Amino acid sequence: MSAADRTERPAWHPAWLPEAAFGPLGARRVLVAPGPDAGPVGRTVVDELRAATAQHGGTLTVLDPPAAPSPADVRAHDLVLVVGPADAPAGPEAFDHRREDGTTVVVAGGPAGLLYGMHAVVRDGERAFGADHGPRHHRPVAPVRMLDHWDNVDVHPVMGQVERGYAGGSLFYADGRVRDDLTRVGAYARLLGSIGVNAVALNNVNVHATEARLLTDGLGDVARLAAAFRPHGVRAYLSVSFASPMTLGGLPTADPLDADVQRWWAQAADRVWAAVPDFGGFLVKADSEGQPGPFAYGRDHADGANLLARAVAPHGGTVFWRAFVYDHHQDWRDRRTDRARAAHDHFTPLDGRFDANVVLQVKHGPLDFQTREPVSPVLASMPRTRVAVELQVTQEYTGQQQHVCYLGPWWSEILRFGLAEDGTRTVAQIVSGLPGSPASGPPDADPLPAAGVVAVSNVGDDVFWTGHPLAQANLYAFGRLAWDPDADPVALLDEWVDLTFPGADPRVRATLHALMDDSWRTYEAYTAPLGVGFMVDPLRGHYGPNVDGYEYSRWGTYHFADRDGIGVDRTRATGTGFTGQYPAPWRDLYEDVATCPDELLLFFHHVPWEHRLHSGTTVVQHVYDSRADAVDVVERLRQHWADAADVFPADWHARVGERLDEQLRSAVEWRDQVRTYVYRKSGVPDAQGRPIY
Ligand code: GCW
Repeated sequence: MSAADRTERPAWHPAWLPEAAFGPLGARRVLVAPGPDAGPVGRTVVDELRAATAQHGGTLTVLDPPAAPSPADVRAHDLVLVVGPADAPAGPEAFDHRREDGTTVVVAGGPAGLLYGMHAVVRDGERAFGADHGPRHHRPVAPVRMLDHWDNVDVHPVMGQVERGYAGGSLFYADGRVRDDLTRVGAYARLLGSIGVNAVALNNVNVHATEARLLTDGLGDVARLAAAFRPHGVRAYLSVSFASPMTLGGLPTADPLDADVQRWWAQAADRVWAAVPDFGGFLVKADSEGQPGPFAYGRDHADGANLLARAVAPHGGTVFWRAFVYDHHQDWRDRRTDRARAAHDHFTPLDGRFDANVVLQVKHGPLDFQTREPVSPVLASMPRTRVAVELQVTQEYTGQQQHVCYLGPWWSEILRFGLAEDGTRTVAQIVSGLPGSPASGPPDADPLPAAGVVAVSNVGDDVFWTGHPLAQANLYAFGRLAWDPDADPVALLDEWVDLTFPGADPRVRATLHALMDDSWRTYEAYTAPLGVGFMVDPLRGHYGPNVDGYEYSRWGTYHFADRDGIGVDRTRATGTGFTGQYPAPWRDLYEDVATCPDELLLFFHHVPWEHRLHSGTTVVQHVYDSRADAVDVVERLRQHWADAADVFPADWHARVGERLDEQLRSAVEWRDQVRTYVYRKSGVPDAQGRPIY
């Protein structure tokens, strides 16, 4: 490689914002009126438009000082973006998109809406300027759309720098401190702003010693990170340790009812907001997997959360308090304790006691980000608490960014799941404070307070951001679904493909659909069957199969396979009673083996190996068939990819190709271990006579 080649190569991939994606917009006569309060986000929009029009031969007029464009101004341009005339949509993030006498007009409620409106035009490409582009009103469903980073400042001896990170080191930290050069953080923030993400937590929820100090002596650096996100409409949050008054403040206790502890947190918050006036708030993992919390003082989680909430309230801050609280020293011999029950058991008695600026952040499933779980009943059980749902974009249990696993369809199922009010109120509505079906409640009921959609980020300092280049689509889909949970996840892939590969050969789109549309279900089909979860290898950081890896451990994640059957009895009739935590109709539907969906059968029931599924086959034969078929699918996809080498950039094609090789190797390992395990336990042969080892 020559020196020239090296310098021309960008340090990171543009992901879904390559310059060419701005072509249709940038070639036009654009007018922008960012309004009197444009601020840093309004300036970003102007800068983006200036760069795009300069690059692609268009023109830019900036109406400044603020004035509403006249009808003549509108007619003289192809695209007009404006903040806040009288007919502006409600809310600073909302925008309307319409055609007026041959001009495309975006009217935004505020600078953030202007940014989102501009990116909607970029996404629509030429279509944004078509006469048939009907008027559309856009506003986010969830007010907070947040990415949590499990980044450590230091490299942790077991977890590495980014806990459950599969894309290299942290974007934020290097050499034990915040990076001096935050250019790439700015590029990341730009990607997030373009998909509507508006909040980011800067450090791991497991707060180790160095990271705890971000709250105190690290504030100058936190302010620099916040400044990198601010121009893109993204607010910064910190994960904090509940023990901070002791570890950082030298107090003898962290008891939430102690006056010195309360004063310490109030002063800590004052310092944070003095350094970062638009700071978002705190994220807390307490009494969970060894993190300190209020239980040590005989207090409950409302006491703990409200302690922090009162410290941040004068500044308009919010506390995201995680509901991931369970006994991680369980005795596997004790069949009555059920980890799935834990969050509901701990938190529902506290409903109504959390301050208004506390958001309870609930993992989407009752266990832990498995490939398939039912939706957590906690989301439906706290009507007087603001709840947010937490997804995992980083692929801890979904192939670790070695396997293709497009998670849009899974998140779409979760967000659109009718959990409450007889199945009429979806998860997205619950976390957005929106009522369900008008028929389901009193028509004049006040909307519940809103919270949001949160996810653990999947990026690192890898050149492709996400290790597996196709995992970029997961980040993209997260932002878009958090904004609009009704978006079709497969259509979102089209958006992502068109932006990432503008003007590409149609085979690009076809190949990526072939690889990605069903990839989550394919992954499910060669890993733990029928909702039973885990079976991952504890010694390889949860990568690859180890069917009994967690079976006799303290973590509470068992499948209970023996010679007679498999699965966890979580019924009220004979099991742990977990089904009773659900509202109707789910409590009865899951309780009854006859109505429980196949894909969740082993999550809710312990059944004989030859139990017949709704699909018509038996559990054991389903395991044999689906694992074998799924490997065949991966083999075909790998071939498909190899055949498409000519239509993808070489580096992209090579990286995905390497990962597909590994996916195939790993899928074969899963197939053979799970099939063989099931045969050895059950003694039931594969009706197809395929190899068992
Ligand atoms: O899934 C588990 C992960 C832990 C993680 C924890 C959590 C940050 O294995 O690495 O810790 O969940 O969500 O707190």
